Amino acid sequence: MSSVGISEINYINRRVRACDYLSVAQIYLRDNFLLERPLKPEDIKARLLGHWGTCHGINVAYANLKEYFGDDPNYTFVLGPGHGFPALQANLFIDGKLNEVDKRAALDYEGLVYICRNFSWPDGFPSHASPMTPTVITEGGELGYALATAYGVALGHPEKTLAVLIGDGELETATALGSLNLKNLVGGEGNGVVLPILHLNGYKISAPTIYARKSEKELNDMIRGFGFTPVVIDGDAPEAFQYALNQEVESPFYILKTEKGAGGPNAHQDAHQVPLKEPAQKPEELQRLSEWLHSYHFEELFDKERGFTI
Ligand SMILES: Cc1ncc(C[n+]2csc(CCOP(=O)(O)OP(=O)(O)O)c2C)c(N)n1
Repeated sequence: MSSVGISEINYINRRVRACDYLSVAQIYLRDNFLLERPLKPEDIKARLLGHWGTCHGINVAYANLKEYFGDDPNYTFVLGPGHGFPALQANLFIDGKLNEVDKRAALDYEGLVYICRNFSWPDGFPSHASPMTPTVITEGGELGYALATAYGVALGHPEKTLAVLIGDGELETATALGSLNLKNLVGGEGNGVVLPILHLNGYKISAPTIYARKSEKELNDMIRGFGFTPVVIDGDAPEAFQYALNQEVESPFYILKTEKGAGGPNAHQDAHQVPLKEPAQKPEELQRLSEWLHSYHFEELFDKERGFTI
């Protein structure tokens, strides 16, 4: 049983929907951000850059951890796959963190236009997390360093808790895998808590990951071998995530199983970057993009006059 109520569950679901919509809007749109008229080719950015496939899982993890830890100043979310930046940016925008460092990212319609139009845009935001991202402590363009960075922050800081989302492709890097051993150095008294979360979405770019090829038992045994207790979160339901976070186990290592590209037009190996590649040129793709964007019913979550109504 989850210890959160129906209103918290609804909030998490609505927040994930809003962040999923904003992730897609950042990648694709240069205009018509609230779909106030039918989508046209000129609404689409000329050069499509970004990574959709990992975004839904990031939004799920971010929202659930935020619900659990609230605004605890000693809690930090660390994102390994920095390429899932549209999702991180959406969350930092909704939390007002982006606005703290950039007045143009206000929590209103103008702010929404600003973050969407300027994602992957000349002189705007890069397609990956970068030093200009508020709260950033690892850039993520080169996979592998998130866990070691988190243990470094936890060292000598018992008040801190860091939840680290690690891609299953990322955990194939020698750096990330080797960093699991840091628990033996930094896992004890006098140091903060590091909560690794493996984002098992099954694919790295277009190929299956090694961990997706392992049986659940084989993967769990590997994790136990590093001294952690595996806790599986199967799917994106907040109830499952909150239940996992509320379990009292020694040194948890969460395994978040999502479908890569979930909610988008094509899942798995074709979802890593930009799933629909030429919507401005191909009417059939424009139609699918329109359906995809409309599927989030963003009009229920954001109002031009009142802002977010999550
Ligand atoms: C050290 C390193 N090797 C290779 C890459 C190229 N690369 C970018 S994304 C990616 C796949 C990442 O897969 P995963 O960590 O599972 O992330 P997700 O599937 O959630 O996008 C790879 C191999 C990189 N960025 N850094």
